[in-house]
Amino acid sequence: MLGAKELVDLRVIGDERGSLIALEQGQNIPFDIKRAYYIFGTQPDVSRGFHAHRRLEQMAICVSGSCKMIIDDGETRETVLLDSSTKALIIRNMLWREMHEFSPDCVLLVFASEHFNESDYIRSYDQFIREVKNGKA
Ligand code: T46
Repeated sequence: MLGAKELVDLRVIGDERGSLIALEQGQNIPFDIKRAYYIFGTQPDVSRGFHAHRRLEQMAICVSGSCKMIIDDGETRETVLLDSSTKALIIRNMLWREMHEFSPDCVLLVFASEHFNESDYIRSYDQFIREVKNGKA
């Protein structure tokens, strides 16, 4: 389900001083960015997410540490390990996501295609499945 287009290797610009990655709308970020946020300081054994978005598209990069992201399209469930600041996960709309196993140093940076809008969230898995089925009808 998740192909090369969704888990992207970011180009590292490195020299003797270290590394730099540039993120540019329309280049390696495939949507117009309206918002960015980051998740950090996640407490041990905490999981987050457990929702889908009707319209929102996002790109997530674990710039420090690691976490696991479950992506579920209503038929297939896939687990992606985000453990590198050089990998970006594109999360399209209408995908259920869960985040687990945050390392203590995890900083998850997310770019979003829309402003925050609670009505875009589907926070019930049953409702998500209903909307996936309706979309395919
Ligand atoms: C997602 C995953 C990867 C805001 O006020 N503005 C924001 O931009 C965001 C993202 C959240 N909030 C508020 C809404 C809640 O009261 O912050 C609180 C925590 O949000 P939530 O429980 O949705 O956080 P996660 O970690 O479960 O999910 C977040 C994003 O909300 C979501 O879009 O895809 O990270």
